[in-house]
Amino acid sequence: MRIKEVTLRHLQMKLKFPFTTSFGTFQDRDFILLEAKDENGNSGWGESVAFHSPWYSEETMKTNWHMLEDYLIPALLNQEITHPDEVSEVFSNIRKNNMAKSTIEGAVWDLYSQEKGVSLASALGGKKSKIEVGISIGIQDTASDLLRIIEKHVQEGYKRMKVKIKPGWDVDVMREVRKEFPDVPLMADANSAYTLEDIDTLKALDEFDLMMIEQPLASDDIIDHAKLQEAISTPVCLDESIHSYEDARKAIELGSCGIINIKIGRVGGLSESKRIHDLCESHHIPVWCGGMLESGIGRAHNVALTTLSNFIMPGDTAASSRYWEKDIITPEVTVEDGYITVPDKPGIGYEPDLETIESFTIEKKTYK
Ligand code: OSB
Ligand code: MG
Repeated sequence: MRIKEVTLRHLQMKLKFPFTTSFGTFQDRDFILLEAKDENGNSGWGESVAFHSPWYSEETMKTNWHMLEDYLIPALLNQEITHPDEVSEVFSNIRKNNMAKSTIEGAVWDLYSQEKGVSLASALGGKKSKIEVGISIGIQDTASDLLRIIEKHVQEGYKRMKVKIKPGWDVDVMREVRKEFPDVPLMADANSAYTLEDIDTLKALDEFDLMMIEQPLASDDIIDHAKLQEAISTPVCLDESIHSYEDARKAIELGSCGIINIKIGRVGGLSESKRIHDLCESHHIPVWCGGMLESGIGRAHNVALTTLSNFIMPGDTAASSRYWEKDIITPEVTVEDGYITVPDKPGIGYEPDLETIESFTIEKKTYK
């Protein structure tokens, strides 16, 4: 396969609700959508999960556009590729910028699976025909608002509730949630809002039988997380700290976590996601697929990845309609009784809706 043409689009979509984490609130989702055409005129699609601002990681929509335009697209255009795993070799002289790399690597995986006539899920080696999903709930104004939202999602059938926490919105809130929902699979995500000085607060969460606490400490840390894991019984799950197979290997070796959240963009693509998955499986570390408030294209990639065997905990890939009035794929991603049925059509298995894509496009540029 050879990529003959790449189109970047800057899309802006409005979330149905403001999403608040320990690092801030936003409602407009600006992101890059990438379409890669091969020599046969087939299109593969990828989505950059970088946000408009660098609060989750240092990458932004603009740094991704720059990396794609000036380095990644020129490196890949017209290169003969027999398997998507080769994309990371083509990029081996370009450091980090994982979300930018993942954007185009995802499109190559889509093209590759179309060419083979198989679903992206089975091209990756996934066997599940449906996947279990949970939901991630942002910080609310009041605990009773949060309880009402959880109740709604429990009724919808979501398999696990993830509650965002930060100092001042943690132990008391989780106590209320547990009181009202004693049996619901529950976890907390701190997005790096704590330090080891907060160890008493983090220890206090042990009482709520949480499945895990996600990324309590610094986004670049694996040492303090190991110390914390020694001190608390709730499993630590790493999100922001894991950017590669090597990061995962070191975190496992140090005992920094009991669970890993894999986000395709954060680790530089599907090939690296699979390597981390396999490593974790061999160490009996469960993984699950994180979310970045993706449109349908990124969501479809998440669904496919989650079919791998060690994705044994529900991920954050909720239904399209939870986030968007109208998603950019047909059909949209739907959740029934807490499950997404994995499409079996070749490629990502959902059709990009070009008319809707155009309606959200602010800027567009083609490279060949
Ligand atoms: O930490 O997992 C996170 C959203 C934006 C940035 C970081 C995170 C999240 C979520 C929401 O938790 C996941 C989703 O619903 O897509
Ligand atoms: Mg997280």
